[in-house]
Amino acid sequence: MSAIIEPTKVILDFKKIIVKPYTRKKQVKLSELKDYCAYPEAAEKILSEGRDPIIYEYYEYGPTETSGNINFGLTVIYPGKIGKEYYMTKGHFHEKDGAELYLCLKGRGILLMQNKEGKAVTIELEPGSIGYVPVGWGHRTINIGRGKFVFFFAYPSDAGHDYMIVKEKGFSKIVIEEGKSLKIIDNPRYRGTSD
Ligand code: PAN
Ligand code: ZN
Repeated sequence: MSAIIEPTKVILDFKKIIVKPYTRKKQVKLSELKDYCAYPEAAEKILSEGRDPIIYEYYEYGPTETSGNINFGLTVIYPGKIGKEYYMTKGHFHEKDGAELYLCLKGRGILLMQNKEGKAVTIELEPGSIGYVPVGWGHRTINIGRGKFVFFFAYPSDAGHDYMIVKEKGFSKIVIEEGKSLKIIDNPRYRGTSD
């Protein structure tokens, strides 16, 4: 049985990059992201200098986890790098079948997707473009620009999030800057596909 959700008007505040009302907000700092990084020693160095920068934040409206409903919100990823790797989200797989769409509103980013066999696909996002994440594909977003990368997301409310698989195995590709150019390379720390 679905929960009863009242029809709701939600405001996306593009200046403050928040959603009103929201049911969840999260800020992810480097200390929380470091185990997902391709260059953890670079993360440790920053932290050892007494810095713990905010990497990304998101606001979400999703009053229920029942099927048939939709969660949505705004994510902002700040510009920067950890070692050679651009600031990014942790990334996750949905626990249940559930696609997702990402609509880029500001900045430049990459949507990295990976299926359970380890096949990776990247899509570049700029304002106005939508990245479609099909059922079964893990996803991470990466800020490859000089300013904030902001996007709207929407996915089924009962999808659930599996972060552990990404923390333990990583994505097969990473997005880095080397010699002033952007490169998408094999992740040297990738530990195989899920089974
Ligand atoms: C997005 C992400 C959000 C933050 O709402 O949750 O951008 O990324 P992580 O969840 O990987 O930290 C989404 O994909 N929801 O399903
Ligand atoms: Zn998702």
